[in-house]
Amino acid sequence: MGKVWLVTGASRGLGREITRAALDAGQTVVATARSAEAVRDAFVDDPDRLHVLALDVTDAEAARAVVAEALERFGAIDVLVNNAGYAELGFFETFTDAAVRRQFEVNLFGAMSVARAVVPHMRGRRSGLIVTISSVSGVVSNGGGSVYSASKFALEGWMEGFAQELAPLGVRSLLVEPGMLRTEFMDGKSASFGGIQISDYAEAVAQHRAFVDQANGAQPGDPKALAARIV
Ligand code: NJP
Repeated sequence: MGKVWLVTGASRGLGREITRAALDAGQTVVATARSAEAVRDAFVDDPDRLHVLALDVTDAEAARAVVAEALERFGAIDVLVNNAGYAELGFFETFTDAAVRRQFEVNLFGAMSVARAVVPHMRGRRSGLIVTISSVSGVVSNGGGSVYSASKFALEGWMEGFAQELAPLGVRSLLVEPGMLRTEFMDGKSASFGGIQISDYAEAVAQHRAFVDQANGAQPGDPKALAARIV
């Protein structure tokens, strides 16, 4: 059965690849997205090691229910991958308040809700790993992406501090800051960037590995850096 993973946004893109990498490494995955059907379509059915559940991360009650069901089914959650997220781009003035809040609801509050549901269990066992999929936009902000960046800066600010609270409890944290990956993100407009592909990220996450892409001479925090760091 390996370790038990809980992945949000597992139906496509990076979440799907991370789920795949974990399954390939012999782990068990509770794979979630708003559309459970889309998650089911993405993987070969394996009731022993793959459990698919619908989860909209903006629904804190649903997050608690998913965690409870995962624990009932597999007895543990060793790794949480807070991956679900999206970017709406555009000149700030064109955003309604509701559109700004929506991005925070998913990218920040959603991640918080799932973590809040999982952490008591990890604290109780004094072990666990929380992987947070942020973005290079959580390090550097650019025109046209200010709202997305604000949500990811907030995500990183929260997670960097929360990680310090978690470490003494035996819970580790990995913050992943991808550049542009070829996924359906931004309505499919995100292109491949640099030398690191989505599968490399998935592998790094599966191995809980921190890395920085040095191919571009990049350093952590550089907009060109494709990075995952332990916080
Ligand atoms: O995005 P995409 P990526 N509750 O659109 C799900 C970050 N990132 O894999 O719910 C729960 O292919 C959705 O499924 P569904 C990015 O910010 C990416 O590229 O059924 N799930 C799907 O499975 C994000 O944090 C790039 O619609 C929700 C998945 O999330 C992460 O990488 C660059 C949901 C999204 O798949 C994954 O993005 C970067 C909700 N409310 C950071 N809303 C990049 N691709 O270039 C959506 O810097 N989902």
